[in-house]
Amino acid sequence: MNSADKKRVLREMLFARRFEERCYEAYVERKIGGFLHLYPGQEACVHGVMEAARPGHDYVITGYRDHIHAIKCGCDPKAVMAELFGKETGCSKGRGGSMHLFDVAHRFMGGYALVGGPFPLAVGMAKAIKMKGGDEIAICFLGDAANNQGTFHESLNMAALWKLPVLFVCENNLYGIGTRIDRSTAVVDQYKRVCGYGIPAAQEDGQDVEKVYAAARVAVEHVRGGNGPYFLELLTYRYRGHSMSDSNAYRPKEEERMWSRRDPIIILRDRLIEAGELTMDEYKRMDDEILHEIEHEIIPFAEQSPEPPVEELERYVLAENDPWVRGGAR
Ligand SMILES: Cc1ncc(C[n+]2csc(CCOP(=O)(O)OP(=O)(O)O)c2C)c(N)n1
Ligand SMILES: [Mg+2]
Repeated sequence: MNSADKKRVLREMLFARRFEERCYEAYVERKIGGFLHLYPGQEACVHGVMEAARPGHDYVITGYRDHIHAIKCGCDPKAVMAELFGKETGCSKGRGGSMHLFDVAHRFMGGYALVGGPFPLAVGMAKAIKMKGGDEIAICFLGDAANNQGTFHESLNMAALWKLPVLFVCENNLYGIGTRIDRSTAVVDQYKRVCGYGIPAAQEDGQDVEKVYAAARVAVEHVRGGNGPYFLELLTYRYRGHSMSDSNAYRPKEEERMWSRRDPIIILRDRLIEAGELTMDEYKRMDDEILHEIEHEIIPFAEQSPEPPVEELERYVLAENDPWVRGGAR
């Protein structure tokens, strides 16, 4: 990444942080309902990986902690916020909500609520890419606890057997809801678990976006080069509870402090300032612009957008049952 790229990525990560913090507030204000899983702390993961990939060209899939993945693929943040507000202008027309963002135009193939559900879907996408002969890759971002699902093992086996163009990214934030990884998982280093499938794997610091980018370049090159799947584990931490209904009382305070000193935004910011490529004033201006955009463009768009009409509530739920798709009357 050159200097301009690093500054852009810093801005994007700061935007991601502020966007998620504003979602938290909107939830407390009861503007957002249902489940809400936020991403602060993990920003370097999706940004580092997608800088090495081709957002909008490669197919991306993830779990329920999905707002920033959708935005990094190119989905309009206004359409993401509107989706969280349950509005017709949302990227899933207000029918999905936080866990079910989708943007086919930007090849963001969805957030999914079922832990481990996206693994086989990513393998299916990679199979389709291979059959069609495209140069895209499928990228599957999931958490550490998802690797204890049967789908993980079935999907890795098939992906390796058929040499499919799929990159598995494990965002290892050390917890699955309130359970620390060493209480649920026999082998704590996730990258070691894939050797049984003959898939190359690496582990990297998920708080340093430049390190993530460097590791992801190797991974993406491998997969795009027709060499089959790759598994990249990123060590990271979420700064909030698992979801809005989690009081976050189970993590040692010293552990939280340790990870907050490794904030991905601050690491990149301070590195740029030290190199003379950024000033604190510029950073503060960047932050002000972001806060202004969220408050004066994104939130009003979500707030002022219409609700889906009640008579069309089931529209888009199942294509085969959809009279709007069939063209018939209901
Ligand atoms: C099949 C299934 N089982 C259980 C759950 C409940 N559940 C929701 S999130 C979660 C933990 C997942 O943790 P991890 O994969 O590490 O992702 P993180 O939330 O840490 O990003 C569990 C068990 C679920 N959603 N789906
Ligand atoms: Mg986790």
